[in-house]
Amino acid sequence: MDYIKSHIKNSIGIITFNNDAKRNALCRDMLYEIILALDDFKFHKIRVVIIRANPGVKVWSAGFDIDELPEPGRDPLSYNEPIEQTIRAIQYYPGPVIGMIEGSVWGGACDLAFVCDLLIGTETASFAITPAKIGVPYNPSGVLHFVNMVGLHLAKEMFFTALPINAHQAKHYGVLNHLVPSIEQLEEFTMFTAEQMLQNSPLSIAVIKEQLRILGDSSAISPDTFERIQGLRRKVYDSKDYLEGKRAFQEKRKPKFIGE
Ligand code: LCV
Repeated sequence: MDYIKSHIKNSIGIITFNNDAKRNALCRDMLYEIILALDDFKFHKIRVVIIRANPGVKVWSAGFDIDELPEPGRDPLSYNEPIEQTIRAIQYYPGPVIGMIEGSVWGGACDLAFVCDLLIGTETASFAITPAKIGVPYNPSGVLHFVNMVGLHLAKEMFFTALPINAHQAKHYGVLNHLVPSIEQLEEFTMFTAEQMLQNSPLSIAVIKEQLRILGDSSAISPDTFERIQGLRRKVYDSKDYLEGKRAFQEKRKPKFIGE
């Protein structure tokens, strides 16, 4: 594995992001490694998984690797994109997946963290969703993750400002299940929580998790509404602004969006 470390400790599966130089930006290969690690844990009937970064990082993950954003004309967040496959791999994992958060979490990594079953973080944790900063149209399932997590008003504020919420705000809004003072206590408390879950029925937990996923994501929309959403999204990922967002990031300058 080039981008993550994966190991089992006390029957708990642990995935550690390990691309600190690029702030754990989620490139395609890294995402496929995460999926592979989850598949391997499932094969070995690992009942609880922890996803974390290396201790001491300032950035848990900088989100999707912007250099890998497709050129205009191709949906950057379509159903089979690796980021979407990874998010579903977490949602469908037959056991609790705990996000252990130290440092800032950006964009697609924020969506990935939000679909974890619990989030436990330190004071350095923060969460930002950034498509508007880059000119990317988010996707309906991703938008729904945020509305379900923080409610409509804060979801709009996070999407429209692209500004992070800090650890205390995250705890207040229920994004963080627990806020602990230090990385040492974070590791200890997260392992303790995982070990508590190991004492309980894995079948019961797996079925309750799947019921919560189905009920949480259920919002019937007509085919016409779905097609309208896709049309709206296509206008964005076909736009000059979408291209400008990626170029500005790569050229390390502020984007100049023109609204077309
Ligand atoms: C590629 C990167 C990245 C990165 N991609 O370190 O949700 S959506 O729709 O927005 C979706 C499309 C998405 O997730 O987009 C990505 C959203 N992420 C962001 O907007 C965060 C972008 N990164 C940053 O703002 C900074 O890197 C932070 C604040 C995370 C860390 O700042 P710091 O000064 O500690 P650098 O910026 O110097 O980053 C170190 C190296 O990692 C690269 C960055 O280009 C730099 O590469 P070089 O050393 O080659 O210059 N990098 C960081 N984030 N998302 N590459």
